[in-house]
Amino acid sequence: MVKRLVLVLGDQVSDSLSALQKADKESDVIVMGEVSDEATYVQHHPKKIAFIFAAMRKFAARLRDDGWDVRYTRLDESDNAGSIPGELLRRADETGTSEVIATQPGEWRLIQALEDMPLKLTMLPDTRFISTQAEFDSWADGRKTLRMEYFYREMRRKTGLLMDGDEPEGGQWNYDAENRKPAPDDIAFSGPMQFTPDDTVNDVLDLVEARFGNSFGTLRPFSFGTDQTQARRALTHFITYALPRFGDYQDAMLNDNRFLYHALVSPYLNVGLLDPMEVCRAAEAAYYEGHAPLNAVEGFIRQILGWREYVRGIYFREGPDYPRRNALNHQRGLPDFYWSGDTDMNCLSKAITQTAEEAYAHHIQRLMVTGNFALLAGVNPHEVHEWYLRVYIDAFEWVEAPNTVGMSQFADGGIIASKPYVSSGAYINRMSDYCKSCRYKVQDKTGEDACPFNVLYWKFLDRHADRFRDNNRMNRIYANWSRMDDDRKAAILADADAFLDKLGRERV
Ligand code: FAD
Ligand code: DLZ
Ligand code: SF4
Repeated sequence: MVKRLVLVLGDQVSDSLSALQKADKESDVIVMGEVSDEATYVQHHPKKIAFIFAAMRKFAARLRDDGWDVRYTRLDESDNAGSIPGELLRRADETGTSEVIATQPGEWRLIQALEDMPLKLTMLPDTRFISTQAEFDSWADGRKTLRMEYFYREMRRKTGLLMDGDEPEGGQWNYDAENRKPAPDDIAFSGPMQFTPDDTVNDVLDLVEARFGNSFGTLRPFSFGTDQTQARRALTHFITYALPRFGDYQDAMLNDNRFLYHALVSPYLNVGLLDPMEVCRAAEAAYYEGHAPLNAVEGFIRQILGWREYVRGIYFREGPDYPRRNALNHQRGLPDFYWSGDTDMNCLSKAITQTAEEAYAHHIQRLMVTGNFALLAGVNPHEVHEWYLRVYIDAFEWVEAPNTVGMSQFADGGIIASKPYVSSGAYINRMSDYCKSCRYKVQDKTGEDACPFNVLYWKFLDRHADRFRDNNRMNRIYANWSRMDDDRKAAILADADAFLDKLGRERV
């Protein structure tokens, strides 16, 4: 047998990985490396680096126990080549082979780097998803719009998840209308399962502190699971204690509760410690056992079977230039407070501080607080994209870019979103208790104390009226804007301009 190198990346720590499935334990050599190129292509949150290195080390140990020849390079080893292709070349020399089997990476950047190597590369598809790219493309081909909802229905039919014969369970495909309850007073869930760092994790934490301790975000306390057993325990904990109320409060936000009923399974899913179908089946079982209601289970499954699969299809369909798109031609720099949380806008301050401490914020905080503000203020979407890629533990470009560039910033011109996700302060006030402790007044539409979201919202709509005025879903808003008298419009736009002028120059 010809010896081959089998590449396992930091977000590929799964037994079911296609490269491992194709490999031969007797003759092949597994290559894993903690490399500075991957750790610094953006300045990741230290928790993200620690999570990935610890998961890699534990997975490598398991593979070794299972009889594989694993060549693992730690970040601080003196002969570390510093990049994935560099490590493969070094191991190729060492083992006398020039053949590599890899599973397609989740970023165009790394796919390109592997393809450019002077080694014989077999790149296998990443089969750890429920849909294949071919299935996504055949669904997408010839459609005028690529709305997630219709793809999701196909995926329900394909998997049989929550299906009653050919019909959706309960008679409806989507129970989102029941999933928009405002923030409750009490949360009957103590948050995601936390794990005490073991020796492997502690070693990694020391390394990351020494090498990346100055990056944005706090490293300790670190309580994420870092192996498959822990990830499965975290999933069971969520299904048992939080899933029943996940639907109701999916969009809510609270000053004093960072997780509400969210699952925090995205880090585990995205590196391969959990399998998406396993997660969906576990949620489905909770419904059929009468443990969780349909609106919660359908809502949760839709995020994974629908959104997660759909954004991946879009990323690979749209190509490497996707993260650079800027359909609205927004050019403002990202405000400094995205790196400090140092702003009087309580919603932003809370979402950013939480992000720094947890490397996590839930979907509505990402979309309707930090994303909404960046879009309203006209921030360059590539800068927004890099921020999200850096600060969240679950951020890999295949999933982060469509969510940021497409869904949140409308920079793909409407491939993902049928209208921009913008709102005034009223939405944030309805869904959270942030406004109650804010220096700005959400009820004020103009003036010194007016919530900046209120003035920026109209400014955005006015600035982009040519593009959005005729959008069916925005007619009513534009009708409201036209009905406003000219003096009021002028006052709002002047306040918005004054605020934008201050942004970046003084504290807002
Ligand atoms: P839950 O709310 O409990 O949802 C369950 C699971 O559904 C998640 O774990 C996730 O795997 C999946 N899911 C939910 N929404 C989405 C979505 N829109 N796209 C893909 N999967 C989804 N998710 C990432 O995994 N990585 C990212 O880098 C990322 N960047 C985002 C950037 C922006 C601007 C926005 C608006 C959303 C982003 N999301 C991203 C989607 C979503 O916010 C996270 O998946 C979610 O917050 C993860 O937390 P959770 O596990 O508690 O999710
Ligand atoms: C994100 C990340 C980091 C921080 N470090 C490593 C690493 O040292 N070695 C590795 O194999 N992978 C790492 N990763 C994950 C890769 O960046 C990821 O595989 C690509 O971005 C493709 O999704
Ligand atoms: Fe955010 Fe405006 Fe509410 Fe303050 S008043 S928390 S800025 S939405």
